[in-house]
Amino acid sequence: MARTRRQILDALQDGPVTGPALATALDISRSAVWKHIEALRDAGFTVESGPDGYELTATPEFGGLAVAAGLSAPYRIVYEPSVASTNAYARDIAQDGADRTVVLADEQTGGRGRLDRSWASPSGGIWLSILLRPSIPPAVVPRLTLGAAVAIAETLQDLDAAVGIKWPNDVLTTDDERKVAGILTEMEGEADRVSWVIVGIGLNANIDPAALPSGATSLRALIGDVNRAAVTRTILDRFHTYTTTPDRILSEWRAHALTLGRRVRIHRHDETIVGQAVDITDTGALQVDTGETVVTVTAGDCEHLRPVE
Ligand code: BT5
Repeated sequence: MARTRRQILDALQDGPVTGPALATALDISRSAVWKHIEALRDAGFTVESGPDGYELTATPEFGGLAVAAGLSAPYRIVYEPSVASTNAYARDIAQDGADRTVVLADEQTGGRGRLDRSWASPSGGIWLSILLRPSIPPAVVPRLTLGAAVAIAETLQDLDAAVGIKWPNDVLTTDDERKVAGILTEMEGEADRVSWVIVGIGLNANIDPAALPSGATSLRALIGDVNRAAVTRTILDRFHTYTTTPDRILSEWRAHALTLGRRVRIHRHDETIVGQAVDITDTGALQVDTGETVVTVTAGDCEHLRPVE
């Protein structure tokens, strides 16, 4: 059903198409075409009937079909106006065998960050989880997280938002380092092979910063409200491209990193490491030069420090 509607929307992207032409192209009856057009209108699409056929003149700002229409990445989109957590939802459908599926929500009531921290997710944001079953070992999964951070940073930069990436996965404003987006990657698998990976992306889009924790900001505050469907689509398409060209991820990540060359304090478990962030490894670990040795950090919280006077 959703697939046919997506095909109809794709067909309408380049201009008007007649009902009979759609029926032939999709191998369905004319009355089925009409029912799908009505369903699209119900979903918020403006489809006008003119002398040249059906014409798509407006799409809704957000929603599953709004994102799916024109999406190049081979992902199925499941949209829910409100969920507890898109990552939790994606986990549930992973148990049922789903793959290449994006769970998307306007609002989360129980959004989660790393280490079970809470993630504020009011209506107006872009909260999504990409569920994949890549044939890769668990050790290289962090690279997907870096790829997602690069996809977000590049998409926002194209919208003239000045942002960069703090290791491992925060997208921050370059001037005052407020957080615009975060990523939570979860996976299940064995030593040599991943069963599934869920890359959860939280992007503060059309939200008042007052509704967010201190230290956070939103696209509304930085560049004004955005078309969330278009932004989501661009992020997904970019992310998909990076998954197919993983060798590019590290160089692009380095180009957008705010952390490299900075003095950092890393908190991991009950240990603190202070030093100069010098590079990342092939699997996305941060290398910190403490002055005595170079420590490779695979996970932890990173704080940017002022340079030593
Ligand atoms: C993250 O964790 O940055 C990962 C956030 C992932 C959220 C997405 S939304 C879709 C998917 N479904 C989910 O349930 N989660 C994912 P972390 O690095 O641990 O940062 C968490 C910290 O960021 C919190 O302790 C707060 O200080 C802060 N924070 C909470 N909500 C925020 C927001 N909306 N914007 C910026 N910072 C926030």
